[in-house]
Amino acid sequence: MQDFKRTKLESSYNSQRTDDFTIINCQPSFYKQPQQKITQFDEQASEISEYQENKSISHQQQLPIIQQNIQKSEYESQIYESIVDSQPGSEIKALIEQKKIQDQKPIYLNIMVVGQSGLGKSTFIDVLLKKKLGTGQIIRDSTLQIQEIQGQIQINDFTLNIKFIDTPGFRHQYGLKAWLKLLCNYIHNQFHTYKLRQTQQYESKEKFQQLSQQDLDERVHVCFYFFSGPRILAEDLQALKKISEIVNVIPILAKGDSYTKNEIIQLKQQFNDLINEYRIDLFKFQCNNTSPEKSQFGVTPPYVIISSIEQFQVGNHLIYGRKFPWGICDIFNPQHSDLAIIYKLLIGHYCLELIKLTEYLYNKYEQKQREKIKSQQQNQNWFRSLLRFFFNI
Ligand SMILES: Nc1nc2c(ncn2[C@@H]2O[C@H](COP(=O)(O)OP(=O)(O)OP(=O)(O)O)[C@@H](O)[C@H]2O)c(=O)[nH]1
Ligand SMILES: [Mg+2]
Repeated sequence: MQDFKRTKLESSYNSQRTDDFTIINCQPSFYKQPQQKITQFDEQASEISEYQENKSISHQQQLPIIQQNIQKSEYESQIYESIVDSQPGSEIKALIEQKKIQDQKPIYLNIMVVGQSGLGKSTFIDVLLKKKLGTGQIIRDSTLQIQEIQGQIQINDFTLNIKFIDTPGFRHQYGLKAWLKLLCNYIHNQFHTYKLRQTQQYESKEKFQQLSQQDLDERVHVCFYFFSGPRILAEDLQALKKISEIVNVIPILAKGDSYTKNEIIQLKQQFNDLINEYRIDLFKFQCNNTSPEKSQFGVTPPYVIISSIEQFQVGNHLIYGRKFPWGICDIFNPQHSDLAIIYKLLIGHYCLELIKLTEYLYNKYEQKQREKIKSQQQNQNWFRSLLRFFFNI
């Protein structure tokens, strides 16, 4: 991952896409010879053809079509010249080129991290960005406002634009209600910005050509919800319920180094029971091929994460890990943490599914907004009628 820059809230994408138009030589359709007039026919056939002729005349009268009179020979020679000029199959090559350009459109993936304060959300982002801490600093500062960090993964002609959205945690600075309001407002605002651009692009053909090429997407595609043990908190369930209505949520059991393997298995079980009981709709990965990335803690979420931006020399390797008096845990080792698995799944298997489901959530949000406006208008009308009835206003 390269070129990451940290910005405060109102950062924007700088799309570098400049798609050229390729001129496609269309394959000429066969020129139809004018039909010969039938000279011999029976009575019934004559009636039918008369009727058809009348019908076609009346049709022509209703919808006058201005026809340019091109001499047949002139028309044929034009087609012939264009075929002679182009290489055989060049039009299909041009079409394939166009399709390739379309398929290489950059993908935008916006990832939000939320949860209680101090669970390692910012560290998780920094780990994925492979950031190092400043010398001597181990305990990092708390996140006090929403921050956006953008970057790109570029492989050959393919670009994946990633935006991490780091958020302040609840408990430390925010109560649950204010915190949920902050997050929901952000997610709704992103929907709104996206909608505004979508509407803008239909203002004129030029705008459509310009904006639809860029294919920007500001919506939050996934939200990693960090929680911790030893018990699942009611506040977490409340927040999960609310957030999962507007964004794809993947749960994360934070600070995985704090639990034994048996504790993790039990916590996972408890978490999944509660999710089912309260009907919380978390992101479920829909893919026919079974994913090769399986956690040693079981296939079902939550994923167990250990994060750290400290590096240690272990044998010949420099690893990211956490050093304890009894040993070092390697955060990218699948035996210690699901971090490597979650990263691979996120980029490799989940990415397109998350974007697709975001479209669904966005449409649901839009529908709700329309219903809200409609009911507000109905209430206003009802109030106006009431005023008219009583005061004749
Ligand atoms: N034991 C353990 N500590 C961790 C882990 N991840 C992060 N930490 C530590 O937890 C502390 C808080 O980490 P942050 O990344 O700032 O947590 P945060 O969730 O962003 O906190 P807020 O910004 O206050 O919401 C830091 O000292 C980290 O080094 C982990 O996996 N295990
Ligand atoms: Mg933080």
